[in-house]
Parts: sequence; structure tokens; C-alpha cells
Amino acid sequence: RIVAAAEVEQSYIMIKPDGVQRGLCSKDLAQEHYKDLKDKPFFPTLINYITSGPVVCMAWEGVGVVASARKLIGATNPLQAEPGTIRGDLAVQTGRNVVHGSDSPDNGKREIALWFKEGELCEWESVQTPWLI
Ligand code: RTP
Repeated sequence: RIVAAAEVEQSYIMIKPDGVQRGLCSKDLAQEHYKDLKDKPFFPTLINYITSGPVVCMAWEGVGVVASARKLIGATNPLQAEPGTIRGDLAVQTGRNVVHGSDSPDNGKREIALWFKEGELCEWESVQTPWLI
């Protein structure tokens, strides 16, 4: 063990209603994130949607994680997404499709660099199971 069990704490964190309603994602960041789509007719609607409230940002890492996350998320149009996928189960419209996942490893790197500052990501290596990836 690296830390004693007594040192390990748990904390319940809750974003309160005003935290969800304040709209903390800037238009500049949303426009940069979706810059490949800037000529699409739905671009302004997409930017309004993405900046309409806070988002929860995650950086996932693992073998084949781009494709496996996309599989879990489901098709862009929720009506075409398989049951059991996040969009298939929880969304109805393309313009309100609940979740985003990078579409390539290069875009994964680009988007994580855009949304996270240096030092915000936790890097760790298991000493007990170094074979586990
Ligand atoms: P995402 O980047 O958000 O994971 O979505 P995606 O790859 O499945 O789809 P993409 O073609 O990159 O489109 C990005 C997001 O734009 C919105 N969209 N609206 N109204 C429309 O016709 C339309 N088409 C796309 C969706 O929120 C889509 O996820």
C-alpha cells in the first residue's frame, strides 16, 4: 500500500442548481472545439447548445478508447443509435444528443489540450499491476 487506509477519504461533491444554470463554457472555447463544423448550417445552434450550461469534462485513456467510447455513446442521431448506447437510451434529437466523444486519437489529443490546463489531469501508474493497461 502506498497510503494507509485511514488516510483515504471520501467526499460527496454536488454542483448546486445555480452552478448548473450559470453557463460557464465560453463561446470562444465552444467555437474552437467545433471549428471543423464552422461552415455547417447548424453551427450557431450547436454553439448555443454547448454554451447553454456547464459541461462535465473527462479525459479517458486506454487501448482503443476512442472507438470504444464512440460505441458506448452511439450514433450522432439518437433515433439511429442502438438501444443500450447512451444516445440510444437517453436522447431523442441530434441537436440534443447528450454526450460528445472525440472521433479520432488526434482529435482526442487536441480536444483534451483545449479543455484541460497543464497539471489538471491526473497521471498515475499502478505499482502492483504494471501489466494492467
Ligand atoms: P460529437 O462530435 O458531439 O461527438 O458528435 P458526432 O461526432 O457524433 O457528430 P458531428 O457530425 O461531429 O457533429 C457534432 C455535433 O453537432 C450537432 N449536430 N447537429 N442539427 C444537425 O443536423 C446537427 N448535426 C450535428 C450534434 O450535437 C453533434 O453531436
